[in-house]
Amino acid sequence: MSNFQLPTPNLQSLISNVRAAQRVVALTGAGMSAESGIPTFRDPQSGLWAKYDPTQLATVGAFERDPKLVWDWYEWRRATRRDTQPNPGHFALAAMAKLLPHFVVVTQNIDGLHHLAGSPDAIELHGNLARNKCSREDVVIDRAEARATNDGLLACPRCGAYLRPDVVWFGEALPRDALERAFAEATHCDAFFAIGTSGLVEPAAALPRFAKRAGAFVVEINPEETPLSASADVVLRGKAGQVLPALMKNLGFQI
Ligand code: BJW
Repeated sequence: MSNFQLPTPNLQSLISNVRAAQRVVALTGAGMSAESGIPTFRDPQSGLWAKYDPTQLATVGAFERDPKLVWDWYEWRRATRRDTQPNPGHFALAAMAKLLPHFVVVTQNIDGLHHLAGSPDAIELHGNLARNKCSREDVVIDRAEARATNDGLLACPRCGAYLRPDVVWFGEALPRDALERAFAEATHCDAFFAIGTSGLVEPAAALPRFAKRAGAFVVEINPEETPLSASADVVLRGKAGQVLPALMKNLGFQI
């Protein structure tokens, strides 16, 4: 169990707002999985974008220019992900879903760790690293059904186009159903948590703003300041894997 002490100012207001809430949303970003050993994107030292150029790896143009480079980078990230496990923060959110009347996780993460921790209904805004899809037809294709190509890639068994990871790259639309559900949840919730996200990538970054405008009590959990910090009702400066179990304890919940 975490020894993290929640700050006393605003603690009572935080506890009473979460306890009274009928509908709660938790938006998570890369910081949620940092303590599981998965790098964030924008940390100046260890972030993926500090080492790799997103324009060469996370756009349709990059895949069209050099599909092998992009595919191999995602294969490497899949291997990294396989060595990781959910952390106490993921488990705390899974527990909250059982203890609160209506609790939804909306994640920008593609690592599937919420699912593994016991949040099977987490809304995935940016896809899932475990899946592939046809780069032409946009349909999910099981790896076992794919055709191997001479250049070390996989191809669609229906049309022969390369398979690509089923994730959302810059300039691509988010899955419509996930996006609509996320905005509906954000505009109808009573409390909204933004956890481990820099709040820089749209449209996910708009969710806390929508929630706030609709009257929700907004809580940020992040060791660093973000553009959301100034407008949040409570900011908990700490790591998700420590703050969330401490929050559960303060709410009187066992995990
Ligand atoms: C901790 C911690 C610990 C550390 N505990 N916390 C409006 C204005 C400007 C630009 C745009 C706009 N609308 C759209 C755009 C363009 C673009 C965008 O937002 N660009 C900005 C960067 C300027 N958005 C898009 O292109 C999106 N598409 C779109 O809008 O399409 C429109 C369209 C409509 C119709 C037809 C066609 C198009 C798509 C965005 C896709 C983002 N994709 C990525 C890659 C996914 C695949 C992969 O993983 O490779 O998603 S980019 C990357 O950023 C990834 C993340 O999900 C996303 C968000 O990052 P996140 O999670 O916030 O991570 P970090 O690293 O930024 O922050 C981590 C945080 O954790 C930090 O704050 C730390 O302090 C904290 N932390 N340890 C808690 N232990």
